[in-house]
Parts: sequence; C-alpha cells; structure tokens
Amino acid sequence: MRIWFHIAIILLPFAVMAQSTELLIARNKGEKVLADSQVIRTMGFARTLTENPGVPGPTLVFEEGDSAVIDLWNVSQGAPHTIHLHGLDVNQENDGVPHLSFSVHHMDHGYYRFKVPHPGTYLYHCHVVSTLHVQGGMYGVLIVYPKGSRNLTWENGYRYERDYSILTSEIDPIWHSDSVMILSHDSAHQRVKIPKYRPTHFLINGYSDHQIDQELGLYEIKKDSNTFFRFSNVGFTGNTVYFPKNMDIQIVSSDGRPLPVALHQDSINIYPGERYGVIVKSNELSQDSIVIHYFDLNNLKLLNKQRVMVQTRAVSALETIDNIAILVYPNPNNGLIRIQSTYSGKADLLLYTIQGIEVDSETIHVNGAFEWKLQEGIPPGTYILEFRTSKGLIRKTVQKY
Ligand SMILES: [Cu+2]
Repeated sequence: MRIWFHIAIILLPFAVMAQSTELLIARNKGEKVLADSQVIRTMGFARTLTENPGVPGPTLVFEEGDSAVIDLWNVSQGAPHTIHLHGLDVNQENDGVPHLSFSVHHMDHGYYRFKVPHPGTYLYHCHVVSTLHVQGGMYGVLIVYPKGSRNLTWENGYRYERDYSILTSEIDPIWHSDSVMILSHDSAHQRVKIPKYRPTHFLINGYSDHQIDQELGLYEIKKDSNTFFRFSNVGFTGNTVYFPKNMDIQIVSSDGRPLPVALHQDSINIYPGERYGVIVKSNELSQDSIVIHYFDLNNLKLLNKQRVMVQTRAVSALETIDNIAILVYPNPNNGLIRIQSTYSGKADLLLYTIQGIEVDSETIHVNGAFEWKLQEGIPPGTYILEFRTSKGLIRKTVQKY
C-alpha cells in the first residue's frame, strides 16, 4: 500500500504534463514553383516521406508547459541537418547548433526534447551551413499558445478572434541550382563557397506577387474585435511592414515577449530573425492591404514590395474549410473559370469586386471538376471568387482579362 502511494506521487507530475511530438523529415530534393513559373530545387522539412518539402516548412504548434519532442529524420543525401529553435530558451544540447549539439546524418534521426517555455512566435531552422540550408528552405514558424487557449496572446494578455502568421523570406534561384545545392559540406566548420546573394523573389509565407492572392487569399478581420498577426522575418533582407491606415494597430510583443507598453505605429521594421506580435482592430468595413518592403541591409536600398489583402467583415466569416481544397484555373481567365474541388454536393459560387460588390453568382451541384461561365460584360480586373458550401467557404482571388 505504502509503496504504491510513493510510486503514485512520483508519477503524478508526468500524468498532468502534456507531451507533444512533431515529426520532421529533412530532404534536399524538393521542388518549388515561383511566381514566374520557374521551378527551383529546394531543401526542406516535410511531415511525410511522400510529401514535397514545402518552403516554408510546417508550422509547429505547442502549448506552454508541454513536454515537446521534435523527431528529426534525415533522408537527404549529403549534408547532415539540425533543428535550431530560434528564440526559444532550450538547453544547448537540444538547440541544434552543430558544434554544441548533435547533427542528424543521412538515414538517421534524432530527438529534440524541451519543456515549452513562454507563449509567442518563434522560428526554427537548420543550423548546418545555415546561410545555404536556410536559403534552401529549411525553416518554419513555431507558435507557442498559452496553456488551454488559442485566443489569447499570453496569460492575462490580449484576447483575439483569430490569429495569422506572416513569414517573410526571399529566393535567389542561383542558390538553388544543383551545383550549389550539392556542394560538399558535412559540418558548420567546412567553408562553402556560395555565389553573392541576389534575391529575385520576395516571399510572404512562401509566395510572391500574384501567388499571394491566389494561395493565401484574404486575411479577414472581424469588425470591432482583435485579430492577432504574428510577423517573422527569416530572410536575409530587412523588412518594413506598413499597416492599413484605417485600422487600429498595436504592436504588443517582440521576439516572443510582451512589450511593456503597446506601440501605436503605422509601420514597423523587422530584421532577420525578429518576430513581432501585432493586434489589428477595425471599426469600419473596409478592404485594404498590409504592404511589406524588402530592403538590402548593406545599403538600405528598397529591393521589392509585396502585399497581402486584409478585409474587415461585419460578422465572423464561416470557418474556412481546411479539408476541402479547390483549384481555380486558368488565372487570369477570360470569363470561363475551371474549378476543381475535393467537395461534392450543392455549392454557391459568388464573384465580387475587391470593394465587395457582387457581380455574378450561381448555384451548382459539384462533383469533380466543372466550369463556370461568367456573365457577359464583367469588366477586366481582380475579383474574389467565393465557393460556399454547407461545410463552410473558401475564397480565391481571380483575375479577369
Ligand atoms: Cu540542413
């Protein structure tokens, strides 16, 4: 009796501590299609053996106090890989810096274990010849939520309706050529001669230019409620983020820590590796953009601008359905839109302008791919296509010429 009591006391803390495991598979033969249709080779992290390693890698999500385990597998030929947890306070052994921690070699795996510290937005990336492997695509966002809540910045912090992560980076296609990607290097000590970095594609969550509207769609803000934006820069350029003018902006956290007072600014600079938490609120219905400038850190010259669209809605939009994918093509189109979807059943199609004016609609019974012929006389421009089903809705930006 007594001995069981002692065992129970010893085991109790383990029973109440949640364990959360993430699997990442490192590969160096990924493919990425850029906005100008060129296909580049990437290195990256995937969750399954068959999946193309995305750029960025999967977003890792933990809760404060979790016992986290990241199981890293390396199925790529050549270089070893690691996971460096940028901004998280973990011990050196689990921090993925090659000469201070372990590296995972070809066809091997390793566990990173840590107790999840403070809620916030962090980055992870491979730390083996990090300039090359990060440019290759071995990076992603790591989000820590406070215990038991996905709508709170931190304990006693800001309550929000929903959160979005905006990760910036760039691509220099030369660095993705086979000759650079297979340069022999097996540790951080080895010097790798890489061409001068001249990025040509400036990414938001892995996309640039027309891909942004197409793939990321609209960022929705519910009128009069807080929306939390998590900005991170994992590129090699500096960013200035310009917020929509008619919205209330509060910069509330920096690098995973609450700021002592919220800053009311209409723009913010984010340097490589930095993260900021921003509460956005709007008391009027509108559509606007968050504009990001990418500048050269050596001479502060503006290299590029990208933007994401932000729309204020009166009511919370129906939940976007994650398990239903739709593909809208060609984009731009001449009035005949082809839609391929994994949904079958009755759906409403709506087309409206950026200002929210409906220009066409149709109810259709979906079963596989279908065509939607728009009414005559719709002027060329950018429109929002809404695919509304009983399970929720998906919006895509479409261009008509
Ligand atoms: Cu690596």
